[in-house]
Amino acid sequence: MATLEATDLVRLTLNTIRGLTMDAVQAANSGHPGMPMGAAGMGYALFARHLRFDPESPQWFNRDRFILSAGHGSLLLYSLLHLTGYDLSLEDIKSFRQWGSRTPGHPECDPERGIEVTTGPLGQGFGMAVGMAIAEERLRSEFPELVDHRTYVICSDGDLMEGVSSEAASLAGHLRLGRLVCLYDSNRITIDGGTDLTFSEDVAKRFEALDWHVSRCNGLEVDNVDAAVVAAKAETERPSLIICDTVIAEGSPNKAGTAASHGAALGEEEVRLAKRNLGIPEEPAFYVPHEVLRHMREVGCRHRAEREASEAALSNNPELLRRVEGRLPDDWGKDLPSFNEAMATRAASGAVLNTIADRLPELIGGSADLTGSNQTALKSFPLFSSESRGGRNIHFGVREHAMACAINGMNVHGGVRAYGGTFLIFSDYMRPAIRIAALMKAPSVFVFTHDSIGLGEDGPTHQPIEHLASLRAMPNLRVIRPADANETVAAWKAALEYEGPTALILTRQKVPVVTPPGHSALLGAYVLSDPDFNSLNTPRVEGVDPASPPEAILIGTGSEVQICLDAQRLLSKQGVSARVVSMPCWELFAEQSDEYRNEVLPPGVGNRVSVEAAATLGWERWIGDRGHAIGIDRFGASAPFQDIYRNYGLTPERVADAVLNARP
Ligand SMILES: Cc1ncc(C[n+]2csc(CCOP(=O)(O)OP(=O)(O)O)c2C)c(N)n1
Ligand SMILES: [Mg+2]
Repeated sequence: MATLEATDLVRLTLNTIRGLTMDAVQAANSGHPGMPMGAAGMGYALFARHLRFDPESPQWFNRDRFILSAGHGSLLLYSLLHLTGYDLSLEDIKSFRQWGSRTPGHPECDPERGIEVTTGPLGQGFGMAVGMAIAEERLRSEFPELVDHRTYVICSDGDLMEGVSSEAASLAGHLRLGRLVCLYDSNRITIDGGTDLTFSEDVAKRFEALDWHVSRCNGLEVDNVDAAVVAAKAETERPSLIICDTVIAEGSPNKAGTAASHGAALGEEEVRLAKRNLGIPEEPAFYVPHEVLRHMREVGCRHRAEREASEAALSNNPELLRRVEGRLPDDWGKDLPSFNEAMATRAASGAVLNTIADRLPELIGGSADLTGSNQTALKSFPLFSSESRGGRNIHFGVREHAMACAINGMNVHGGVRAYGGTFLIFSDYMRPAIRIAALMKAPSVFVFTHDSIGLGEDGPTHQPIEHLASLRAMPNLRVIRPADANETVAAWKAALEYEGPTALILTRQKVPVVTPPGHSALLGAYVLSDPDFNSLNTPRVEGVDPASPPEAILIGTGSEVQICLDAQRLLSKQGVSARVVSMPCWELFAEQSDEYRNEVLPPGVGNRVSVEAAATLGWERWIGDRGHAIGIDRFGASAPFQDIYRNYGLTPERVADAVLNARP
């Protein structure tokens, strides 16, 4: 074949992407053909002209990051990754959406294959991109020779309708994240039809008001998109939004511009007509012309020399390398404190953070406008702001969802370890992003304080009830509710050493120190107190052989462990030997050996009572058929917390009664 003119080659490449998209969706008979067909020019302009990456080293740390926020357009990403030479074959594209394939319906975080984050829940990719841009700014201020890249996003109408993108855009504008470039696939179509049904705002004005640099281009024309990206890169102060006017399912004669092309195969006949219209062969399916592959493989090599030099430089910087590889320094836990004074576990958490911050420069975080309440400040370090990029304290503002997305983005970016706090009740506002963290196994740490009716007077709107159960239901997420200050130390240790996300559940109110220093809590649950001769804080039970198993087991978490210990004393006075098990983390306990679990909860002891100031749902897992769960299966109340505990029956007397009533 004669050599193609450059413009023809570009056109052929876009149409190859469109063809791959139509064929993959057709083969799976499910998927979203419209978006990749409409946004092929945007994707091409980015990958071929701007994005710095190297498929030979997908995790090159100083690469530009690309996030397809409109994750339903996954075939745009898969096609570009395949063509540019990532480890994603044509066979993979042929098995789109099939069991075990590398091409799931929506992109799933797989940095070795160029998939930076999991997207699909609209708006979150945009939010994670903001976090990536924050991480880049923070690291560039410290390692300007080694970290210097941009974050690019492609988002859709749906992304920008979602509230989280407004939160995140507001934060990005405020923080002046000038290295963030967002291409908006403005095809004016969503699932229900035209955006005139729902979305009549002026997006450009909105983003201008949020202090973004906004431009508009014909998103179908690569040169136009290219020029807009060039201008966006020149704007170093503000983040950029490029509104790309496109046509969904561009090239499909009967479905272009219609919602029908959003989320269903076009149909064999329409695929044929579209291919004819686009000037690509109808057969074979999954057609990739040699020139296109050669061209795109060259695109994939563009940054090889730069990447090699950059990686060599990084390997000479052991400190950044350590952070990039996510290794904690050997001595990071050297100064971990131990406590004996009563204090709120949120205060203990603040103390832990401030003792480890010096040794963990990667630690960065903040709160959604509750910094003092959540005790998330790293007191000897500055703010992260538009003026101070080296700062490590982020004021996220009252933007919980964007905060959680940004934390995920930062943690997936790497080189930093990000955490964020709010009241446990508002974990509901973050739940979608906690779930994405869990899906990606991102090591995000969510600091949730004011964890129960124990917060008192603010009342039921602020008192979490069902939150523990609902967070525990989430795979991969560790939920840790320490009993006291010492367990809080262990909780942070567990969180920082875990490769996935952790929710720390902390009290507002003071709690006595009831556990010894050390890290038993890392086992998830452990015997805190047996009524034996050697224990200092529990009296001997007359007539009971200390070597024999206890008659009952009281299992508590957080502030209720204290209630269990008090109940144990009441019971011992009545000649009943009860063990107290502190169970700060179900997930960690479930990971222990059967042997250990049976040691802590001997199967022969059926008289078990769980005590937790929250919904009882799920406790049958640990207390078994004969157990009794004491908790709160209704909403809370506004009153001093001691009164609520009493009125809700979270008392040592009730716990002791439960044990006594269950005796044969
Ligand atoms: C949070 C969330 N809500 C709903 C959906 C289901 N959904 C997928 S795409 C979409 C909207 C499609 O419109 P747009 O984002 O403009 O994408 P396009 O059809 O233009 O490709 C919706 C509602 C989702 N993925 N995420
Ligand atoms: Mg749309």
